[in-house]
Amino acid sequence: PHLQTYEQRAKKHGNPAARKLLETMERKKTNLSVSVDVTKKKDFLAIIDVVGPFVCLIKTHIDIIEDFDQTVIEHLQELSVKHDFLIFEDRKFADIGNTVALQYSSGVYKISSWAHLTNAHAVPGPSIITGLSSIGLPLGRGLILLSEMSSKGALTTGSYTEDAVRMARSRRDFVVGFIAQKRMDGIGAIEADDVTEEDFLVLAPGVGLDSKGDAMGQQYRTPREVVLESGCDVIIVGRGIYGKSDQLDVENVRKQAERYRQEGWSAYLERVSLSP
Ligand code: UP6
Repeated sequence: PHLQTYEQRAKKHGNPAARKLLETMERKKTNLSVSVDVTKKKDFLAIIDVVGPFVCLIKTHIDIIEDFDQTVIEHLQELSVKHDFLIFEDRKFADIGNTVALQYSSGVYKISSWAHLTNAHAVPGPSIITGLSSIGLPLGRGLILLSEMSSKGALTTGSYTEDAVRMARSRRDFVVGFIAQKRMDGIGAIEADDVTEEDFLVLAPGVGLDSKGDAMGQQYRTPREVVLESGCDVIIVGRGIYGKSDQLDVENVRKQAERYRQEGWSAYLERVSLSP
C-alpha cells in the first residue's frame, strides 16, 4: 500500500483515527511527527505551538511533565484544533489486559480521553489488545504495536517481530500500525491470511539528520532512508528538532521542523512516483 498516496489510503481505511491521520497528512502535506520529550509544561506547549503547522501528529510522554495538571491536556487539545494535528501518547503499555485497560482509562492522565493513538508492546500477547480495545475502540481510537525498536541491541527481531505482526493482523479494527524501522507488509503471514487489503501505518522513531545516535543506544537514520528506502509512513523526530531542551531556541525549533517536514515529504513524493 505504501506506493499509494496517503489520500488513497485514507479512503479505504476502516479505523477512524488512522483515517483522520492519513487525511491530515495529505491536507497539510506532512508526514512529520514531533516527539515532545520535555519536562516543563511551558516548554512542552511552546514547542507544540511552534511545530504545530508542520506536523500531522504530536507524540507525547505525558508522564515526564513535572508540573502536569489538567490544563496541560486542555491546552494540548486547543493546539490540536488550532494547528490541525492528532495526538499520540507513547505510553508503551506492556501488562495484562485488565491492568492496561485501567492504565489507559484511569489514573492521573486518563490517556484514552485525549490521545487519538497510543501504543503497546506485544510481549503480553493478544490479551493486551483485548484490554486496550475494550476502552479505545468505542472511542474511535487506534493502537500502534511495537514490532521493532530503534535502540541498539533491541530484542524485537525475527520471530518476535513476526508474532507482533500476526497479533495486529487479527485485530485490524483497532491495531492500525507499527512502531518499526521498515514496512511489515505480509510479515509472518500464512497462506490462509488475506494480506492484500491490509494497510498498517508504519511510524518510525530514531530519525535525525545531523547525528547518528546518542550516548544511550539510540540510533538515527535520515527521513529519506526511512520513508523512501524502508517504506515507513510517519517520521518521528524529537531532539533533532528541539535540541537540548534546557535552552529552548524557538526560532531554531521552527526552522528544524520545516526542514524535517520538507525532507520527509519529498521522500514520500519520490516514493509514490514509483507507483506503476
Ligand atoms: N522511541 C524510540 N525508539 C523506539 C520507540 N520509541 O526512540 O523504538 C521514542 C522515544 C522518544 C522518541 O521514547 O520519545 O521516540 C525518539 O526521540 P529522539 O528523536 O529525541 O531520539
